[in-house]
Order: sequence, then structure tokens, then C-alpha cells
Amino acid sequence: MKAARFYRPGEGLKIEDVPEPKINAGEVLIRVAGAGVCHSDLHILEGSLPLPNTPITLGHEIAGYVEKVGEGVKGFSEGDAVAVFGGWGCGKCKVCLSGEEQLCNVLMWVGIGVDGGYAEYVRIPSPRYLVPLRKLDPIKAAPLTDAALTSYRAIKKARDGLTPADFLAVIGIGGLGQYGVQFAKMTGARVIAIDIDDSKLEIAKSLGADFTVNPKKENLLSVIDEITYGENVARVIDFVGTDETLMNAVGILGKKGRLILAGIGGGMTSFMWNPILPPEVTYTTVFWGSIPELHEVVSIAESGRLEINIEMVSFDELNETFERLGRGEIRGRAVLVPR
Ligand code: FEH
Ligand code: ZN
Ligand code: ZN
Repeated sequence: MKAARFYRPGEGLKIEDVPEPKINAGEVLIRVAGAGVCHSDLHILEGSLPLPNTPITLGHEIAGYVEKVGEGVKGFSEGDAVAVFGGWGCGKCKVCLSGEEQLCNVLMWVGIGVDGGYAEYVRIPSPRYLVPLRKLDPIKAAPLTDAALTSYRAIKKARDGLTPADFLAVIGIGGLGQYGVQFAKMTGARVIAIDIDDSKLEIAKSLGADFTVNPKKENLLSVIDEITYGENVARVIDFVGTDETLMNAVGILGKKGRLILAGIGGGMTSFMWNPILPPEVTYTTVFWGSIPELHEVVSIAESGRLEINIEMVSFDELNETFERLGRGEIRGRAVLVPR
């Protein structure tokens, strides 16, 4: 089968012919319909995110069809359309048993620790990682498993204590940020979209953002001060995660506010932690999402409340797609369609 293989940073992905995965009892073989092109893979290709074992087939944002079920697998049959939870762990520890396998110490993430979905087929170690897709096209559903799932977990961390009177700022309107705006609107808070690309802010507006700010063209702190009548915002979700965006996030946060860092935009990001910060603010990071949360995201998408522009790409276009992603030229989410 065809697969996009990562050997070492700086060499891009090599499109090669490799053996189709063989499955054992309890496992499932998926025919990949779509695999989302994620910024994290760009960090891997560039070398800022080292991988434990190479060469490896990348691709951790996967949806497709059940091709074959191993002995003992129940609940799924050949031809079923499914979304794939990719944060695979040991399956036995406390976080794994709670469904938060992405937090397990044993990092077996698909496309990161083991061969992933930039391929015609992918081996799934357990049916617990499969979420049925009833009405959704798996090509369009692939980004639900990472971009949407991560932004959903971020919004869930923002939600408690939030009222419709509050402001929720979303920094970075790429794939994750576009889902983030939509989930943020579902909380009832007023949503402020922040990005340095006006075309992304236009998308945010079409997705329901109440305000948009371009920090390259306006003074972010004074615009936010004006919008919030000096109160600043109750929540900031930073989907970029560079020193600059993090400083902006801290600058617009109000008292008892919460900053949620969901982006891994530049290796180590830092911000000044000091007593003159707004009083009683809290900070947290987001690490992908859990299996139960993927079921929730699929259910929300099935109800028609999530949209994003999907750009289908082929194996031959994959390396160039990563270059375009790096230049901020992908309007929604690019999805590899491996056939
Ligand atoms: C992938 C690899 C490493 C870190 C984070 C990620 C995210 O894209 C998973 O959501
Ligand atoms: Zn990702
Ligand atoms: Zn575990």
C-alpha cells in the first residue's frame, strides 16, 4: 500500500510502497478515507518535535471504513464508517481507564509512536478507539479526531463559571481556532477572535465571532479594553502558543480569568509570572482530548453544528501542503485522501 513515511527532519515525507498492516485478534484494520494535516506534523518534519522511533508513517487525525475485524472484536463490521481516536496509551492505568488515554505515560499515539494514517490502511489496536460515524462523510470527519477534539477539550476547560455576560477570546483562527470559535459560541459567552491574518478573521466572523481583532493592525490591549469596558476577558484560549501570543493572552485577561494554552507554536513558550498580573488568574494547558470527548464531538458534528472548510489533498501534494500550512495558507483543514 502507499504511505507517507518520515525518516528524519528536513527531508519531508517519502511516499513509499509498504506492506499492508496485518491485524491480530482484538484489532481492526481501517481503510483510511481521510487523514487531517496537522501543524504538529510540521514541527516533526522541521525537527522541533522529535519522535521516539523512525522511520514511521505519520498521520494522527484519521477517519475511514472498517476493512477487517480481528477475532473477538464486537460491535463493528466491515464497511462501517468510523472516526479514530489517536491518543493511544497502555489501556490499563488510571487515565487510560478514564478514557483519557492521551495522557498515558506509555505514548503509543497513532502516527507519532506507531504507524499512522497517511496511508491507505492503518492498524487499530482496539475497537475502543473507534467512534461510529452515522451521517458524516469520513473525509470531512477526520479533523474531528484532533483539531476539533483538542479545541473542544480547551473550551470544556474554559466553560465552568462562564456567563453569557463574559468575553471569551480565541487566539489563532487556524483549524483548531475555527472549531474553537464554534465551540466558544456554544458556551453563550461573547467571542472575540484574534489573528494576524484578516482572511482568517473573516472566517471567524462567518462562524459566529462577535468581535475580531488583528494585533498587527490595531493595539490589541486598547481594543479589548474598549470592547470589555475595562474588564478584559474572562477566558483566553491560545491556539498558537508562541511567546508573542502568550504575552497578548496575559495582557487581555481579566481578574479571576483563565488562560488555556492549546498551541505548541514554538517549542518553549514563556510568560512573566508576577504579582501585578490580574488578580487570581489561572493557567492550564490542553493535551489533545479523551475518548468520551471524541464521542461528544462526533455527536455535535452529527447535529450539524460544526463546519470547517476541508481541502482534500493527494499523496503527491502532501509535502507542498505542509509548506503551505507553514505559510498560513490553509483556510480550514487540509485532509489527505489516500486514493
Ligand atoms: C501531536 C503530536 C505531538 C504533540 C501534540 C500533537 C497534537 O496535534 C495532538 O492533538
Ligand atoms: Zn495534531
Ligand atoms: Zn495508560
